Amino acid sequence: MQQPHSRLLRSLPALVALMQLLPVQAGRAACPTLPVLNSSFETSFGSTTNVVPSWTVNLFGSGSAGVFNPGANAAVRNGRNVVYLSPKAGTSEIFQELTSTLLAPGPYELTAFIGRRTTLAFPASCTIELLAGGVVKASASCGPPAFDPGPFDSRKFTVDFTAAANDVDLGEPLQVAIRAGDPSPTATSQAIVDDVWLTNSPDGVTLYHEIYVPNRNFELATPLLGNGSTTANGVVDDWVTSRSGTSSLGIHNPTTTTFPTEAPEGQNVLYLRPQAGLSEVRSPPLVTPLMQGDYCLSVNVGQENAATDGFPDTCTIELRAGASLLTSVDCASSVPAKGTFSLFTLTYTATALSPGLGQPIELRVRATQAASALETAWPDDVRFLPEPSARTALLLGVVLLIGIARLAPRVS
Ligand SMILES: [Ca+2]
Ligand SMILES: [Ca+2]
Ligand SMILES: [Ca+2]
Repeated sequence: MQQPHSRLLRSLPALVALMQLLPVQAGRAACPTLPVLNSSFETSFGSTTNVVPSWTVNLFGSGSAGVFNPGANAAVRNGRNVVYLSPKAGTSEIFQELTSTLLAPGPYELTAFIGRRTTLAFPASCTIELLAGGVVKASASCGPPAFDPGPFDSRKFTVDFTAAANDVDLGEPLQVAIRAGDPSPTATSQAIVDDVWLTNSPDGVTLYHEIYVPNRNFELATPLLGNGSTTANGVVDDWVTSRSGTSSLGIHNPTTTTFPTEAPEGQNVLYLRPQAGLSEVRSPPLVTPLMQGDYCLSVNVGQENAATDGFPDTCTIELRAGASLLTSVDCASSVPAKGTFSLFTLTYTATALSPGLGQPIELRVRATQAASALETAWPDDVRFLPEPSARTALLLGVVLLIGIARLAPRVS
């Protein structure tokens, strides 16, 4: 008599193949990234001493720390600004307590980009820490490094942590600390920090990584934008733009008149003002080609606080690979309240049958307006990373079944 386990094992290859072909799912789940305020240090206009907005600067010894704007031609990881840590006879640290709390199992991944100045030594030590309620849960050394990316270019350092079900710090607020140390009282060493991310794992198993999108927060603008200033029509650094009709688009540094809380990230936002036509930005083809798996794209989009000027007919966020449109969301279907931003998220699962598999991924944000009006969409803070899906969980279940079937005793 045929055993249930052997029937299951025989049908597994067909089952796995079937699940690889399941239709693509698009949804509105949040991407697995936890908010770190002023994560790219773009809130400051120019350099600061011992002040980093949204962060606490902790100095032990006679060192310093602050925001640094190295100006044009510097290979800053993201935007215009970095943080410098200059320890002297002690340590210099930036610290932030997040609104998120420690949950089991997580897992969590904290990443930061650390660089060194070509003109200055690197401190004797450099540490990235993930804490919960003041207790260090995991840490990693970020130097002194064998690397020399300088002058402001940087490399990614990672801290991973998975909480046990009985971790005594569950429910405590998550905290991030990045610290450099130098015992010398005459030290002139410096560590450079940029682009801090904390991601978690909605399926409790897999960690998901940011996919790099150049100028994803529109902080790079040529020329540098003062409050209320705008780039020339059609100029968005690192993005390809197109317009039709009498449309305009560019990067803008909003004042409190346009948005009471100004930009949702850094100082600048994108603006798309289609007039009897289209305003569109396209990312350059991303380094990562489309592979089987799960993707999550989120963009903050705002409507200005103006009595007459509203939102365009359409404002579409698109995920593409090669010539194929994979999925999109129209922000005009849920227009943000005047003077505010709303987060729009789209998810996509690439299967063996997905169009554009192996082709370069491209992101687009485009707005259209039939009338020649001043309706405008204001996007900012593009975040793009893989995300798990129900299909992934089902496949994990199949793998588990295979394991159970193989472990089960044979009955002859
Ligand atoms: Ca930055
Ligand atoms: Ca921004
Ligand atoms: Ca502003």
